[in-house]
Amino acid sequence: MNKNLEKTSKFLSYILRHQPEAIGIALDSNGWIEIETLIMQANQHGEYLTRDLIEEVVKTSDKKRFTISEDGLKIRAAQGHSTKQVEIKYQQQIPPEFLYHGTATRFIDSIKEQGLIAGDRHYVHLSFDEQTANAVGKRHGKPIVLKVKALLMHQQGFKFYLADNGVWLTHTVPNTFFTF
Ligand code: HQG
Repeated sequence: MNKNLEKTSKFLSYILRHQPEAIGIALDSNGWIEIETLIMQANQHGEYLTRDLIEEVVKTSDKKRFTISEDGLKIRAAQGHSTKQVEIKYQQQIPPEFLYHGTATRFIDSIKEQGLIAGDRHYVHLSFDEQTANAVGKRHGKPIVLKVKALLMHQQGFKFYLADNGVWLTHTVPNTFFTF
């Protein structure tokens, strides 16, 4: 992804996951916003944004971070929200036996004590494979991957959801359900 697209992708993540009010927009409870409104408000707040640029970012996003609605009129972030405006009704799914969580070694003591918590985001994010989890962990420092007993958790009543882009979500992972 080139620098321009990366900048736009970061801007869209910020607005569609965390601070829609920064450009005076309101997302609906499923996270959607009209693309036309988004463009207009972004431009009014000094951020260059066009339909072409948005489509290019959506198409080239390695993690499929954003989803355009079937009618082509709206956009949302697939996951990762912290804004209180959004409460996406993700479909509950039965997880595979194991899912993976990438984090940084500096968080390990706290994670061992408290389990995995969502923090500012709405969910704990889990990856289908170790390699992806490792990349997620690298964002925070020296990476370490936790192996989460997802199916066992499901069998014990914990709910799992699958976002549009294949990222698994759950509310919390108690410390009895993972190994390193
Ligand atoms: C850690 C990215 C201390 C947790 C990724 C993580 C993902 C704890 C950090 C998505 C803890 C939160 C989310 C505890 C959890 N004590 N630290 N008890 N429990 N943590 O960024 O999962 O590239 O909010 O391990 O691909 O890293 O932005 O979550 O290290 O899908 O599209 O607290 O964001 O996608 O960090 O990443 P984050 P995450 P994008």
